[in-house]
Amino acid sequence: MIFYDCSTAPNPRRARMFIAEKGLNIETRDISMIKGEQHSESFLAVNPRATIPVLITEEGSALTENLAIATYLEAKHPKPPLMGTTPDEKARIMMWTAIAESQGGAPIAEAFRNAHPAMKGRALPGPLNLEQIPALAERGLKRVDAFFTMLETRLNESPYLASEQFSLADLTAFVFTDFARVIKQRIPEGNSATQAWYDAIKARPSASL
Ligand SMILES: N[C@@H](CCC(=O)N[C@@H](CS)C(=O)NCC(=O)O)C(=O)O
Repeated sequence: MIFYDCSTAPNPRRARMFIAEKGLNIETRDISMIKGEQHSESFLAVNPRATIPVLITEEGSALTENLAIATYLEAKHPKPPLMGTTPDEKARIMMWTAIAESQGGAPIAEAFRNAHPAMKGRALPGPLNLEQIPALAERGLKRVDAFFTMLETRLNESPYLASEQFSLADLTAFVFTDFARVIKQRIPEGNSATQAWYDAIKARPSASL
């Protein structure tokens, strides 16, 4: 297998953490987004949609989405389980992973990519060069606030997002919570359930990679 990673971006970090949690050692190639290597001819031959991460499977497929990478690795290496073992738990983990992506990752990206000078003309990932829309950055910030409130409510009910166990859903929400620093957002003071959850995940060896 070959793993295409990028040390500065959140979505590759999700896959990197998942691989580490599984205890796998996969040949890794770093794609520098700072140098624009995702648009190089050689990388576009791997992923024409110009996004990272990518996992080339043992069978030769190029998986270009975290959900696909996690599904594949979980099926090949079920232990430790990160995507649940019972039908109910598997479904809850997918639900909370989708919530973390759509209500956490998406608004953070919206706020970052529509405001940061480094993202001028690059308001969305992928091959299209799109201009920033400042109103989307503002809206993104409001949605990030709502994300932190939602996390705190949920983590007051449960130690981890989907169940009693750490899972793909926590890993996903953790990476996006951490990445919120690029829009100068942090876990709000007083959100103690979220802070305890965050600190517990940060202490895992996979979080330091
Ligand atoms: N839905 C994809 C998202 C992949 C993605 O958007 N990756 C970003 C880095 S976090 C990227 O490749 N950006 C390239 C760019 O901004 O040009 C996944 O789950 O992996």
